[in-house]
Amino acid sequence: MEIANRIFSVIGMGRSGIAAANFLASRSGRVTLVESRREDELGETAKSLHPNVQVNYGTSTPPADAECIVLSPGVDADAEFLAPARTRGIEIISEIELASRFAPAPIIAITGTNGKTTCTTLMGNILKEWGKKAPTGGNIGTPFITLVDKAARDFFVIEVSSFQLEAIHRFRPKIAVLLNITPDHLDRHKTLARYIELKGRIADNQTEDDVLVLNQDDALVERAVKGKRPRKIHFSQTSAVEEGVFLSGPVILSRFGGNEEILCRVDELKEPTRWQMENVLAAAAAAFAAGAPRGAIADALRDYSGMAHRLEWVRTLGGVDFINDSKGTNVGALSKSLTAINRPVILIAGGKDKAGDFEPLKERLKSRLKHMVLIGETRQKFRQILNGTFSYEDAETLRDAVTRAYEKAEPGDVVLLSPACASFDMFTDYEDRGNQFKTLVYEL
Ligand code: UMA
Repeated sequence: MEIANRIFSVIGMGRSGIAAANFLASRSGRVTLVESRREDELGETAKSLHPNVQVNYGTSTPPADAECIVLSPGVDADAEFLAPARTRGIEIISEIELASRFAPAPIIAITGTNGKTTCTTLMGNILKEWGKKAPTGGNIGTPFITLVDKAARDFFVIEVSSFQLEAIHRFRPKIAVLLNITPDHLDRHKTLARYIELKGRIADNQTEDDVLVLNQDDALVERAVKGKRPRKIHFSQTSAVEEGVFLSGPVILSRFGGNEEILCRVDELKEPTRWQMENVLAAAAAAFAAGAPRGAIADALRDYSGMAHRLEWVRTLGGVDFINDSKGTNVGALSKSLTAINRPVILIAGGKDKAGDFEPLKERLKSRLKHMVLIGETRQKFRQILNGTFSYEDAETLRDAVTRAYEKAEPGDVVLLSPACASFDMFTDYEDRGNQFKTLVYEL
């Protein structure tokens, strides 16, 4: 891909947009960064830009002379302001597409509705244990394009969102992982069918030489990749797989070429890691596909102790465990977290609506919860589906919610923050929500 003297427009001045604009400008591309917010709303952000990047504030519309448009993930690829460029046949690509064109090592790409970050981190740890240079990035936080420039690499381990997959054309992971699919981001993608199609795109450019790691327990995953070309291997928590990794009672087994072997015992894993079994199995299967030795995979799994904001144990107070699952921003995430915890739960949930359908949660909440405290914009929506079926109450603030939840808890119970919603109605982001929760729990 030619960069020098070509005219680029990058849309969105967040982490991805700044990184993409700097990458292109440092290779003599002629770059205009467009940003819908005003300059005074962005604070010091512009200071991190390459001096040759021109910025147009207060608009998302790319200049008419752009020869290639690079989208930040937060920019909807179907947006009206891209229509003229689309009509003119201008190339519109996502930041991960741009990065993949310059990546000097194989890409291991991980997508799915929930667990991507944990799986990506585990995969990075396994490769490190194996002695490989394999930086992690993408949706996890560090834009893929910033990793491409660094010293020699053996692999890139990239967390990929449905937003980033909207504008890929040649993005071709050597190994792709599809963890699970439950409805999410329907405010942007509109239909579940479209969301499933986007998730399946991760395998679109893979060939028979590449590997696709799939969750055998998830029917929507199979639907998303039907007819795609790569070699498929599976992972499962419930049944044996033909090729891949699966849970079998107290052990994790691998099965390749008809050869079944124990990877490790479940009780060798730390407790928060056992809560993430789906991601453990997926990362192990992908690691085998990458050629990692059994010992390195098992050692990395045994060492892993979980991540902040994902079923993160905070504190035990009066026999009550407090767990921060602030990253649980959709219905599927909450459902998985409730499966992982087999103790009475007092749940704090609610937040900004992402057009999620709470109805499928109803029976699960009724059977698993002792009590529920509702926060944020979605309180009314939750009340509608709960409809007096069990004990729940509203809280005005997170502090109020933590106090109310603790009042209802008895020794042996778990107070779980797993909102099933985005955080932006009350917090800067899910990390801010989780950090505030932890602070409040320590103040009890
Ligand atoms: N903007 C416009 N025009 C638009 C839309 C946005 O100008 O039409 C501007 C905004 O005003 C803002 C900038 O674009 O200034 C923000 O861009 P962005 O939302 O793409 O944010 P980045 O900082 O670039 O972060 C993105 C990902 N954000 C989203 O997908 C919303 C980060 O994922 C990712 O870590 C980062 O790139 C690095 O790759 C976050 C996320 O919430 C964690 N992801 C979603 C999720 O996990 O559910 C998908």
